[in-house]
Amino acid sequence: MDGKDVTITFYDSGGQEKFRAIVRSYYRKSRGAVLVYDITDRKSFLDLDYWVSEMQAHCEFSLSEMPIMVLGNKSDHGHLRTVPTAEAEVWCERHGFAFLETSALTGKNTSDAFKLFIQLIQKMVVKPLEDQEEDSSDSFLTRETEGLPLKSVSKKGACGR
Ligand SMILES: Nc1nc2c(ncn2[C@@H]2O[C@H](COP(=O)(O)OP(=O)(O)OP(=O)(O)O)[C@@H](O)[C@H]2O)c(=O)[nH]1
Ligand SMILES: [Mg+2]
Repeated sequence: MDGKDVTITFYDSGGQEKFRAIVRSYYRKSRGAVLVYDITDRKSFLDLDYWVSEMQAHCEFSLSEMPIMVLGNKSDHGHLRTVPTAEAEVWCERHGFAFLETSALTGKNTSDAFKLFIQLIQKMVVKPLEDQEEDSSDSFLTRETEGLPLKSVSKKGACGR
């Protein structure tokens, strides 16, 4: 990004209850999130409220500082749709989240989704960290070899919005 290498690590969290504790441990240091629902499964869309509340409860960073992208997947199954595009758009706009409909089956919008997410990471995470680093003689931006590439050790611990 802007001539610098940035590694983004994605953790795929299973929706199942038995993974809940592990998933919560992922949230803590996450700098962004991709929430995926199924456009043919209304419950998976309504469950987004639950996933947002989980992130608010367990993320170290405020969700308003994090790039969050919602993907309505299975767009190839339009004939079985139970979540209108406009409804999801309104919900995402209300929360300040990016939104796209995708199909993992056909590949529609999948690379655009990654591109969009990377742009949001650049704007909302990498750039602010670089600006902070420039402003501070006592640099607190460190590079990690395992896991996340950029680590802010700022004192902020606020969760939620
Ligand atoms: N038609 C269609 N089927 C899809 C698409 N994406 C995934 N599937 C199918 O949907 C089912 C569930 O996909 P998964 O990737 O296991 O879903 P998941 O959300 O990761 O599920 P958990 O990890 O259990 O929470 C599988 O049978 C996939 O083949 C898509 O874009 N279109
Ligand atoms: Mg899965």
